[in-house]
Amino acid sequence: MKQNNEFPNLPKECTSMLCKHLTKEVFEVLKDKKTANGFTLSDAINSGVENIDSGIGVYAGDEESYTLFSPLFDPIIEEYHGFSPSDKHKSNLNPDDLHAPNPDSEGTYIVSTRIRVGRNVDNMPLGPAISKEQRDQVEASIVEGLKQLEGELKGSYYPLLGMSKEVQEALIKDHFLFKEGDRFLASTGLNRDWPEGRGIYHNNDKTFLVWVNEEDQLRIISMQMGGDIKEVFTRLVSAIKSIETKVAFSYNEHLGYITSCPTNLGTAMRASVHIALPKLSQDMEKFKAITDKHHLQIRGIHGEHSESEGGIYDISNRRRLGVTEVMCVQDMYDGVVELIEVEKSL
Ligand code: ADP
Ligand code: CIR
Repeated sequence: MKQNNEFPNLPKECTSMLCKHLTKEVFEVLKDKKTANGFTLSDAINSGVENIDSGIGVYAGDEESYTLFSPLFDPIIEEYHGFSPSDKHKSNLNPDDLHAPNPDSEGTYIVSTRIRVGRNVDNMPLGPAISKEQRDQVEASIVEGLKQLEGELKGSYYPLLGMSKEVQEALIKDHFLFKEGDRFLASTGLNRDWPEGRGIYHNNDKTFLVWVNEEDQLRIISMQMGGDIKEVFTRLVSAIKSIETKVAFSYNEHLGYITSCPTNLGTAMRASVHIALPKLSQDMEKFKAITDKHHLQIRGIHGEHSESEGGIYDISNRRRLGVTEVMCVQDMYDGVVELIEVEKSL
């Protein structure tokens, strides 16, 4: 692991949360600290130092990183989620509490719906600080648990090692598999030993998928074509509940589910639609005003750091900590209803 005693070179034009919150004072207080897994401040900030165009720029190597480096992480968590150090996380996975009748039953606007949660295995370092042996062990224990799933969740595990380039590229293009070579993840050590220990599990219809050892050790995903958001949420909840009887997840009362990126803490949930908004997207200011009002994020068609194609955007909840899972999906749903109304009126 790295240890750099010099304040990093962060250019003035850098707008990431790292550049905003890593003051010289914070750096001095934290620069010699190391977690039990050997994770240092230099490790936590390396992605944002090497990638000046980061939005956030920091990652945690383990649960302890969030307390040991709290003078840096707390203000970032507060700014991203609106969650203060004295707040407690909340959970509600009851689909009956979600009000989400299909806002586009004719399929004019919503192409597809996807909801994912991130999870990490209890008592293991997170991906940025994990060893190869530990990562392989995590993969084996997750796959063992997944093998026992039944009914709609029954499927197979496909390791990345040995997968043909054609199959891999088709899975990525069709939005099922994580991409390879992400520079933000590479800089925080998340791509070490690639492709070993990584893979994807999915059912026959690819409506239920699990990514293994990408940014988090598990990304549990429910997705399908169209806008039946409640059906997607209900399937995800059933998957989470089944998997947690087989694999123990890293969780604490303050931060909820522990994830390697602070933006994913809490519910670790991102609920999104791919939605065609060809008219509204001509007026980005108006579009952003609606997404900001509903705490939503706009991404491109191939996920984070990608561009839109053909007026289709990925719209998802931005807050994940201090709000329940139902609220995450409700934010997305309410925003999507308004986006469709405005698109229709143009
Ligand atoms: P994550 O969702 O795990 O934060 P990304 O933003 O990289 O990561 O998205 C992962 C993949 O999921 C990308 O291929 C993206 O296009 C796809 N995706 C996201 N939302 C949807 C959706 N509603 N329908 C279909 N694919 C989606
Ligand atoms: C960045 O800082 O841009 C990357 N490390 C990704 C941050 C996660 N993005 C997000 O908004 N959820």
